[in-house]
Amino acid sequence: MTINYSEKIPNNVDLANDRTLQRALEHWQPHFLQWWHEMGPSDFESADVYLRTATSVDAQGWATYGAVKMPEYRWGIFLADQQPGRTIGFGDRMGEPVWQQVPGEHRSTLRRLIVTQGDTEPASVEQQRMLGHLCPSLYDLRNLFQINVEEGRHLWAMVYLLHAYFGRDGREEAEELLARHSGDSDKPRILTTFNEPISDWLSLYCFTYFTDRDGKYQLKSFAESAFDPLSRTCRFMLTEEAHHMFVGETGIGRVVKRTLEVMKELGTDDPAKIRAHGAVDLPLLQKYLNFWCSSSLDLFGSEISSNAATSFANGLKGRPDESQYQDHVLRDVVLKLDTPEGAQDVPMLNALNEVMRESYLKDCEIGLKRWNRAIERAGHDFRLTLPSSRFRRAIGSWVGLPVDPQGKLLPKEEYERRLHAWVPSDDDRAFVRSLMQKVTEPGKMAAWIAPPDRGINNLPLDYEYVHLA
Ligand code: BYC
Repeated sequence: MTINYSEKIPNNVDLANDRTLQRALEHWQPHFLQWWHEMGPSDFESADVYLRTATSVDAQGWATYGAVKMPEYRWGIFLADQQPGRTIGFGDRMGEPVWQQVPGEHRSTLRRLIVTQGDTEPASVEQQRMLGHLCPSLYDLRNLFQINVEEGRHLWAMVYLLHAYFGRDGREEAEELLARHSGDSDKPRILTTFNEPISDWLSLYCFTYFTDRDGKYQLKSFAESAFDPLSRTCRFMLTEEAHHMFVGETGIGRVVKRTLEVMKELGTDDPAKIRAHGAVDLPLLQKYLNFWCSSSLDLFGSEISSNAATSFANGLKGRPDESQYQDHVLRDVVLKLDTPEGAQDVPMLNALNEVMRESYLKDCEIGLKRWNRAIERAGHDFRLTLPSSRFRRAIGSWVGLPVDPQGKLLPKEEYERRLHAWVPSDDDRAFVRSLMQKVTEPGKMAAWIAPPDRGINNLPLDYEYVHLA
């Protein structure tokens, strides 16, 4: 269905025919714009950015690119098309028709899930607020802004659901989504990863690689939901999410490529010499991967979770790609889980967070294989790895335990002594920060990162992707 851009709020939900909802959202719109002005990308409001804007929700809808000033971006409400006759695909009510309204008994759980999802979107924009001033190229600057406007739109997606289906509570929650702020000591964002500072581009690439991939998994599980408007909203969001992970995967790949070039030029793998030459040594990259991967693993919740069991049984949240599984009800199935107290048989329904976390980790491996191939081809023994899902956990059975990145329990004192061999120290962060010199000449790249293989939408690399006013 084509998106109607002639209205104040672009949408494909026939907003004009629901005056009350339209008025409520038009009331929220200036609050959103004010938030964008105060908490979105610092400066750059008058820059022309080569952005893509959705024109329809099918695959062709992505073809619209053009120069846009970010505050004029057309944020709106876009749902994937309704699938006629869709039925619930899992849980105790499998086979019944999906819901077009929220059943009273699931109202507070669904609201909590939608608010938690919604909270992450503006949080990430806030986390990335200062990065424009440190961009390695105009190409990267444009990608950052593309991600930022789309996260802003994902906030709209959740706010639409809150306004349209949760009455006054929903409207209040929508205001709160603009009142909490990443890292704020009084009113922080809900999930810990979204309160971590992202003050350099290496962190941005790791965040978009690991944390946006959690987004992919959570959105896929909502795409299965019996609450059809949530499913349709998330199906469309997933098409946008793919670009964010692309930025992460190619970003880290380009860092690896540049580091290998420097290693070859200098004929050494000595981290000190590589740093002195203005590049990111591979052990330092490994620390950043450890940090963001372990933080993102917490976003799946506890290994053993009654919330997860209830959400699945009730049809609120499925497993990503639910149809690929045989059993969609999962009663009387158990999973053996390794806990600090030893192996434990857990009802499968209660272990679904862990099932998702494991398949997420497999997905994370794909990029590592690619980067490691480049390292191997360059003739080095070093390999990048993912940390164990027990390492540095702040949620779940392994919370606070002194476990090394290989998953081995250590004496606490040894763990504390060695922690900064595994995650960035203050000095590491200061070094990475020192590399972040802003480069804005078309086609030029900062010295710590290789150019991408190709430009955006078949344009050359030296295209002026952001025209700075
Ligand atoms: N930090 O039973 P538990 C994205 C809370 S990323 C702090 O273990 P449950 C994006 C939990 O809320 C995707 N608190 O877990 C990426 C609960 O609190 P209450 C975001 C946490 O409920 C990049 C308690 O601990 N989407 O889109 O099964 C850029 C016990 O919970 C954390 C979603 O998260 C944590 N890490 O599952 C932009 C989807 N983990 O209720 C965007 C919506 C748990 O006892 N959320 N807690 O006060 C959910 O599906 C679930 O809430 C969770 C947790 C998966 C987060």
